Amino acid sequence: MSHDKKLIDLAVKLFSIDAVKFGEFTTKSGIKTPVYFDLRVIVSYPDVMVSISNLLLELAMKDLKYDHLCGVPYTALPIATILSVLTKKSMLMRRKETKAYGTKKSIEGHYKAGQSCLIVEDVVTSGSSVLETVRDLRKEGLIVTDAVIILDREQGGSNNLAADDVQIKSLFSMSSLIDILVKNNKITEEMVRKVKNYLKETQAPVIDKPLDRILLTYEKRAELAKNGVAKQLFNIMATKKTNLCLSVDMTSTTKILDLLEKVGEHVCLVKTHADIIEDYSTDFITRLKQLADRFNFLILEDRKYADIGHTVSLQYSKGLYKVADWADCVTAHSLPGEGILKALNSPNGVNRGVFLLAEMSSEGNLITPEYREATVSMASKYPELITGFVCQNKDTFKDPGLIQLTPGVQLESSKDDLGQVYNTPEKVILEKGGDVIVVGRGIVAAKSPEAQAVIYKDTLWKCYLKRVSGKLE
Ligand code: S5P
Repeated sequence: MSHDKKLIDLAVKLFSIDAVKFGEFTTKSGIKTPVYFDLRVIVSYPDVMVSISNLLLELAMKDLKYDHLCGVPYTALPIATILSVLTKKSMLMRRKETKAYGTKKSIEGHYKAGQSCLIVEDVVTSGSSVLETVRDLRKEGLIVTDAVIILDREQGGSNNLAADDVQIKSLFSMSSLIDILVKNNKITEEMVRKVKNYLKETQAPVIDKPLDRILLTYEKRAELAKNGVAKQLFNIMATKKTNLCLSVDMTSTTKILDLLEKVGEHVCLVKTHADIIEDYSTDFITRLKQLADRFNFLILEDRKYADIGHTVSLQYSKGLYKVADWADCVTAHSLPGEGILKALNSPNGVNRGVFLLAEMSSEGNLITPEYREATVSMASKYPELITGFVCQNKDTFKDPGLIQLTPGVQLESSKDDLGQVYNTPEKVILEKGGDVIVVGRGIVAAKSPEAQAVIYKDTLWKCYLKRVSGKLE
């Protein structure tokens, strides 16, 4: 049988098993489309899997050289498996989520940097799924230049991929597929017209880009936040036009309260270290809460919990400080494992949050990139509890509903005598992705803390506005 005849048979078969549907559909990204592909169903039809694999071999892979094959998860995995068996080339598997423990590898299988890998995918629209896999493989030192595809929707994918040095070869394009189907009386001329119009209108690449948190406004991010405290904090920032968190690292309650009287209106968050206060009392907390209500700021107790869950739950709710009663949110290390998050889970359903430490500002700290990643992946299991991360870099996490709390900030880059490293507002907001900026001694130790707080507030806010305008140069 000729290749053309085999392609026709395959197209008709895909239509008959509902892998290709016509009508009115809405895609994941909310776009209306008259044609819909769901190639996941092919696993129920071994004959279809065999013909797809054979055609890919004969038409798309013939002239390609590669050491490994890798299917884009998940629909293409069975096809990649068959191709690996037929070609006797080894297969690699990409994990969508990196494991938080164990090998932490995103690519499974045996390979060496410098070897080449061919990508196998079912449908390409914008090319973003293929690119995710390509990036992970390239991170491992593998060379990726080609991808074989069952169907190219002709919506910008091949250009997007070519821009990243990946050439695609596909069995069908959207046009060739509808051509076959209309000639075989499976769809009407009217439908062909609709699909062609749709293709014309959606020629601009419809890349399903994840929302870039760095470019989103706090208002928008408030809508995306899953933790109540994060939502509140984003809204306070947007309303008060300040992303300044004041770290009131002082040992006297009178001094703290006096300072907050003066600067409360300029901050969105007040960060305390209750255990450095020498005259701590419940009266202090009552007055602190009154100031928080009056000036509309939240309170973060920077306790940096780091013990086993049982101990942390006692530290959080009992003892001298009874932090759970008054702090909107607390900081915690991920070091002890998930138990710590279970211990901090909202007491009696009150609106509370946790900032997990994913990085530290101090010189020589022992946090590694792996630890940072594992912290973020641990947090992803507790979306309603996690307010955000204490961290120093924008690559630490993507979720726009979470907040990057960045300490180690002063108007000039510098260091203190005990390892603290300071960056400037411009650097932490524009380059490092900070959302809420923690300033302690920069304000507290200034001659006029009030005047200094205004300077910080204005500088930090300007940097935020510049960042969301997208004009970083
Ligand atoms: O990595 C960190 C994490 C935190 S929460 N580095 C930090 O400096 N902090 C805290 O931020 C620290 O405990 C202190 O309260 C504040 C920074 O204060 P500054 O006086 O150095 O601005």
